[in-house]
Amino acid sequence: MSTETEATAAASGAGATARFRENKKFAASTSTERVGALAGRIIKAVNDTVLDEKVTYEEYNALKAWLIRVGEDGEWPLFLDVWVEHSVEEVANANRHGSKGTIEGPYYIPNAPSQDTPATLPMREDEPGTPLLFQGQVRSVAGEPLAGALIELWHADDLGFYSQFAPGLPEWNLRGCIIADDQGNFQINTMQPAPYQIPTDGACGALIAAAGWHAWRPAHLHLKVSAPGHQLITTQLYFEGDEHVADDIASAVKPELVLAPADRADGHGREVTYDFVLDPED
Ligand code: MBD
Ligand code: FE
Repeated sequence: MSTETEATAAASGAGATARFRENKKFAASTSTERVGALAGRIIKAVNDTVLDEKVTYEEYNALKAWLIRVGEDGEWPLFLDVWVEHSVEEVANANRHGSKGTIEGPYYIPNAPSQDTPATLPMREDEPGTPLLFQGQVRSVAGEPLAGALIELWHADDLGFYSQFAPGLPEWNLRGCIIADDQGNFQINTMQPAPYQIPTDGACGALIAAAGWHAWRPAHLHLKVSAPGHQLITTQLYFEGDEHVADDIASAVKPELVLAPADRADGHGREVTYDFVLDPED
């Protein structure tokens, strides 16, 4: 039986590509004018780079070969979410007054098993790592507790792998939908995730190596938090002291999103409190 340590870029890329095709609604409503304006600017930016940098045929052909490989490896979701999504998120959430959002990334799966608080995320009997109690309250920007709040949480395991995108992990490992109590309070037991390394054996890894960059994201929890009458927020939370908080390859860290967990009094892992503030629906 294969294990998560045998994960390949092509397998996780194929999974992320298939997931994207299944779950996303494409905006068929983009006007001709808008498509022309955006595509024109992007093409011009590429041509300006060619002219400014005096790009050679050798470099142009290397680019062509690499772009073909991104598709073959199924790494378009990974490439776009690592290098482009952060500015899309910045635009999308510029007018929010509540909690900060950040990028979704390529590994969200809707409809994870649902539980009432207090909850424990689905995990293996011998799930490796440090236990983490993640708790808090969901409120409105006016400070009211939000009954019926839903916290969707997904994250990597102690080796940095996501269930359904690496072999050998149970289907819903470290993924869940938690229903807060009537005061918007939630308590979720999970395991501290490890830093995440972009697969080194695919097209994105090849770019990172060729450019002399590093492939790391800081350890993170992914969340989607929602409540009736309020805007859903997609965000991530990071951990103080993680060296990659300061140089996330995906440019998705914000100072407000860095947690400082404390050791638990009973010596059983760590705990941290983080409250979510949701903007009203417009
Ligand atoms: C991840 O886990 C992630 O969150 C992002 C944004 C990109 C690649 C892997
Ligand atoms: Fe992630």
